[in-house]
Formats: sequence, C-alpha cells, structure tokens
Amino acid sequence: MEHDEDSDVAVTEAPPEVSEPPKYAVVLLNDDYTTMEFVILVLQKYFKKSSDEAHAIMLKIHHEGRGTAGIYSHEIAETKANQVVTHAKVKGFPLQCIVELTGGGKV
Ligand code: TYC
Repeated sequence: MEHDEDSDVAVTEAPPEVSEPPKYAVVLLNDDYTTMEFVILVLQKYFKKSSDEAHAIMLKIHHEGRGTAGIYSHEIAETKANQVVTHAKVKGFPLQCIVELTGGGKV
C-alpha cells in the first residue's frame, strides 16, 4: 500500500503476475501382485529416491492405495509414467501409475 502525495488517496499496487508452468505428479497405484522389491527399485531408478525414501513411499502406497513418486513438467511426468508401466509389464507386473496436475504452478 502506497500513499499518493497529492490526492490523499491510498493506492494498492497490484500483486506481481508471476506465472510458472504447471507441475504434474506421477502417482503410483497399489496392486496385489507387483512385488515390494520391484516398486522400491522403480522409485530409485526412475525417481532418484534413496533406499530409505523408496521404502517409505512404497509402504505408503501399499497401505493407502496410492503415493507420489515425483513432480515434474507434463512431458517428463508422462515419459516417466510410460517408462515405469512398460518396465513393469516386461517383468510381468501390473503396476500402474497416473499423472496428476498438482495444486502448484503459480507463485
Ligand atoms: N501391494 C503390493 C504387495 O503387497 C506391493 C505394492 C506396493 C504394489 C506399491 C504396488 O505401487 C505399489 N506385494
């Protein structure tokens, strides 16, 4: 808020219009057949998680049904989701993931 010297009118400056590109979460889904070991491997290989982080995220998905593996631009999120599903299929696992728009994007 700035005070206008001449007119006794308080002027509120508009907030800066800073817009960032939207971000997308790669969300892994639980199933009954994919091994815990494979999910941990996926989280480390494609989402650069440490062994401890990967273990914690895998357990969260196992107990809650879903969990975020990572957050990226739309193109990178789609690419990683496809790589994960393809790798799982090759290994005979039905692991699925979805790409979801996050709340963020504007700062
Ligand atoms: N529920 C699986 C099991 O008990 C493990 C699992 C965890 C599968 C996370 C998928 O995204 C997943 N073997």
